[in-house]
Amino acid sequence: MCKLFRGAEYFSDDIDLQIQPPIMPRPDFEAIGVKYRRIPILAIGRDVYCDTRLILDKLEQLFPGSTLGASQPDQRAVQKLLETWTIDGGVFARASQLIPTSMPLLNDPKFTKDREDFSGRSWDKKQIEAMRPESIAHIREAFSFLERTLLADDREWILKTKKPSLADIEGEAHLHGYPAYADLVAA
Ligand SMILES: N[C@@H](CCC(=O)N[C@@H](CS)C(=O)NCC(=O)O)C(=O)O
Repeated sequence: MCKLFRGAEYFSDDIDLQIQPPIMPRPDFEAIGVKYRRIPILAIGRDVYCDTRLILDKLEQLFPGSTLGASQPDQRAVQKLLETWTIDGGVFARASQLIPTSMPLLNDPKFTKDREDFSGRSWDKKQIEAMRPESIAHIREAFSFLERTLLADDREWILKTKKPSLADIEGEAHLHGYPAYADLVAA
């Protein structure tokens, strides 16, 4: 699940959240002249923001009363490191490889063709399943990292806040909501 989808609800009821179809075409994008295909995007008037990090920064500027981001430098550093860890450090990529191949979308030839055209690699179910053990090891390690460090003292939220903050969204959004994780926890 995209981390912005988990975060947008905190900002304002005025945000018109439009869920996009899983494959192209995306008529909402066409309607505003956007050729880029990845989601999410944020459109404000004539400005379109095409990356979650930029989108969150913009939302924080627009709705300062609903700020999710940390203000102290050391907390901002933890938040930034978590963002880099999940996106550039591979948690997002490994988490997406754990989506079960029994999922209806992965059995829809239109979807696999769309993804093969987009990514330039095979989306054959056997290949996806072959990658699973290595991805499980990565995601177990990700849970273990959080449980043995930032969450080791049983705090509820990463920065000891009363409510979830951006650090929680950065650090945990990709570790929630994948049905495959039931196997990991049970293992
Ligand atoms: N840099 C982007 C990447 C987002 C991204 O890769 N989103 C995935 C879905 S969670 C995507 O758009 N995949 C291709 C697609 O659905 O067309 C961001 O963080 O906003």
